[in-house]
Amino acid sequence: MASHQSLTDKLPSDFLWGFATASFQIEGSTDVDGRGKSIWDDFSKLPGKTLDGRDGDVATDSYNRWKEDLDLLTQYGVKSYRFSIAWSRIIPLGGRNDPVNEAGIQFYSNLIDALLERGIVPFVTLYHWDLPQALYERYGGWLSREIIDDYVNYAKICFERFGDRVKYWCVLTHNEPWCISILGHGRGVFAPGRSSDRTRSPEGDSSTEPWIVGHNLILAHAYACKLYREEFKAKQGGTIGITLNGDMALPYDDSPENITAAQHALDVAIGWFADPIYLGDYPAFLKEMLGDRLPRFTPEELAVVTGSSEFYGMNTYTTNLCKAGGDDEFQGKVEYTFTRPDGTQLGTQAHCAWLQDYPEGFRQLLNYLYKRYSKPIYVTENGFAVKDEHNMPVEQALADHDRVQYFKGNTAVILAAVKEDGVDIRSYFAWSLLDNFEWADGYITRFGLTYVDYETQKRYPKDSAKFYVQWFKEHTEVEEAPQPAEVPQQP
Ligand code: GBH
Repeated sequence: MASHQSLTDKLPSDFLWGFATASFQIEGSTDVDGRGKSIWDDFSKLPGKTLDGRDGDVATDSYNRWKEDLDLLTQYGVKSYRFSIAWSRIIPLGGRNDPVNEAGIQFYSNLIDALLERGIVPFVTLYHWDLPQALYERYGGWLSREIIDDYVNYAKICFERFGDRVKYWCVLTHNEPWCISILGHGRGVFAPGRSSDRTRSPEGDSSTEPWIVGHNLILAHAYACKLYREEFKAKQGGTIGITLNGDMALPYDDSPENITAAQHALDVAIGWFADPIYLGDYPAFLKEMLGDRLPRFTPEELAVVTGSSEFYGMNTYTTNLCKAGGDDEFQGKVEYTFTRPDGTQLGTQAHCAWLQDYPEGFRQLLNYLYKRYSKPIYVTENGFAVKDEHNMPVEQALADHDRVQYFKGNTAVILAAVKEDGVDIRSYFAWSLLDNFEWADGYITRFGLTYVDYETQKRYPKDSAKFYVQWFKEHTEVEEAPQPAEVPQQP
């Protein structure tokens, strides 16, 4: 892509900027048109699993209001839209021998057609956590290797049924395997809610299950990618990869043990998945920390896993300062803090405890990932939850100053990383198009750049949306109009 060499202070015209969402967080309509249950349906209804006790049955009602949502995207003038497909709408029971649901196919088919008509590039996630409940009941979902074939079959149906009309699309297999493994099968805060902590879960083993789940996620991803390349890529011209969560980890101070701690934090948060996929093996630290509890790939599997993502899909939100110590394996036996040794805070605090605004860390992480994995980077999520926005009057929530600051800082980083650091960045998606069902936080934590009034389901652009859209209008090159064919001169 020669345009990435551009010497102006703008991003190339084919830079994919836009907004991201996920099926379970926006769709609602969980029991219509043949959709099967997902593991989040019942989990979100169990007492104490969401902060406000609310579930995903309605969410932002986007299954009904999808045209209105696309109008919003058109109004914003985006280049691309990242959304996810609900597996249980396509195959209600999930498995390779289970029936396919045409109504579910139709829904996403219409969505994709409408995006293309509007000139918006579809950026599709196949799996953003809403596993068909039946597969969990059948064999424990991601805990079993059975899921690999079922997942590849599901992916195949998506490629066949959605990729045919698309000249160019981006496919992500999984969203954030760390969260699926650790939060779903270690800490037990996300569905299916498994954990060794018996106050949380009647079953589960946090010392083994997350690592098994992670292993099966990698294999399912890799075999889906192999299939896409062998049977679909040439025809469909798409690009396929995985998206990982992972925040920057910086040493708390310059002591050697804290410098090592920051690397260990990155090894578990990112390297666990990225090292096998891009470099061909689990990180040495992970093998050492887990011993036999970390499953190993056979040589044949490793050949499929290695190189199974054409880009680095990056979801990132914040930066953590790392101190050696503690026994939390899910963080690499590292403690996180936002408080510097001198007592100051790293950045502005968001509504959720785990998030502060620190653009310098985002820039460092982009450079770290580009250097280590040598792949073009697609930033697939980045966003901020404003403190107490939930309890504010609407007008006040629309004036979302801290979110504007967050995007000011991070869009400037994108430009600097591309132009000054030479990082090959191809996309940037703000999380999220709308306030939505924020998993264990219910509807209390709002990540939208568009406000949603949950009584009326009306959408209102926040100041951050206005800033964000304007920024990309000013900082992307205008697409050159196709040159008219030369008309031969009349004699
Ligand atoms: C994204 O994950 C998700 O992809 C998206 O669906 C979600 O709406 C968005 O974040 C906003 O939350 O304190 O142990 O519970 C971001 C990665 C990793 C961030 C886990 C929160 C909490 C760890 N997430 N982290 S814990």
